[in-house]
Amino acid sequence: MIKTFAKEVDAGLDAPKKSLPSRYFYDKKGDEIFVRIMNMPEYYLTNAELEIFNCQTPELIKSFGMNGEHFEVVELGAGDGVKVVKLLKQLVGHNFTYTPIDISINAIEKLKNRLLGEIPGLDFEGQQGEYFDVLDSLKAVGKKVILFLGSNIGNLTDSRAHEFMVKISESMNSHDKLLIGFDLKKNPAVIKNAYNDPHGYTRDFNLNLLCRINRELGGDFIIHKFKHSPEYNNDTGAALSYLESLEEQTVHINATGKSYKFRKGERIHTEISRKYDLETIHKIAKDTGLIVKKTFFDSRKYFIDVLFEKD
Ligand code: AVJ
Repeated sequence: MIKTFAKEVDAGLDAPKKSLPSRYFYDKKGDEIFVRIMNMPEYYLTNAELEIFNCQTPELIKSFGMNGEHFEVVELGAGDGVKVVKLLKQLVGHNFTYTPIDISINAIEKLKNRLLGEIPGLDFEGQQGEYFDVLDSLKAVGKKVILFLGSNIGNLTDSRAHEFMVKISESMNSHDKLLIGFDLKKNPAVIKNAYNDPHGYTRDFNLNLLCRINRELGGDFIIHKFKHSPEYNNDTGAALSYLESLEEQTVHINATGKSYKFRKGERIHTEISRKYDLETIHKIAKDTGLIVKKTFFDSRKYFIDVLFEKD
């Protein structure tokens, strides 16, 4: 694990255009900061999707089209369970197993405790793994509903998202369903405020990546010599996060045994949080052998959960 981390950091910092994978935001401290982000009013995504789950769960469940046969609810990325618990509670009485998949065994255990506390008797079958890898094993699952919530898909580049959707599509049979949460394009000011919040939580979240490299890989980043620098392009829908070097400097990392030079103003790309429109979502479906069966918006139309089926 450490080895992969060091390799990816080296590849990212050695490139002419520097980058670091956003996946590494989520260590213990990063998880904590992310909870703070989700709880701040500027980060509208959480509340928007929660509103959908609070108000439209009966319609959601109806759209799954289950007929009494056993099915699996497979969730990619376990999350904290706040949204899915709304759904699972109303599914009680149906013949189903809940299978969250997450890279962190810790996240799965936490979720298990929480859900079994709220839904006694829930058939819970957590699975650890990187969800890109786990998709192949999904083919063998009988009837299923796959959940990919919270705009996690937005962290993938368009080509990676395409690959991912193709894999999911290949794992689905004709009666299976796929529910994906997408963040929608909207007034750019609203988006900018969510990714450059006045509390500084998103800044801390982004800079924690450098702290983590210092802690786990023996780096000597001087954190205050970098600045959180997000930008949003409404045409492409890409909200991008960068860390900008405030001066010319050299950083050494023990685990890679190398030093990395930074020019003043040079940026490390750390995250994409893609915003979509309906046209793009329909195109994704068409390109990956799926059809859009039903859409669920929040009242402000900031966010959408889309139910897909095999074409
Ligand atoms: C968890 C990937 C949905 O991209 O909006 C929040 C992570 N990054 N603020 C997102 C995040 C900065 C978040 N996702």
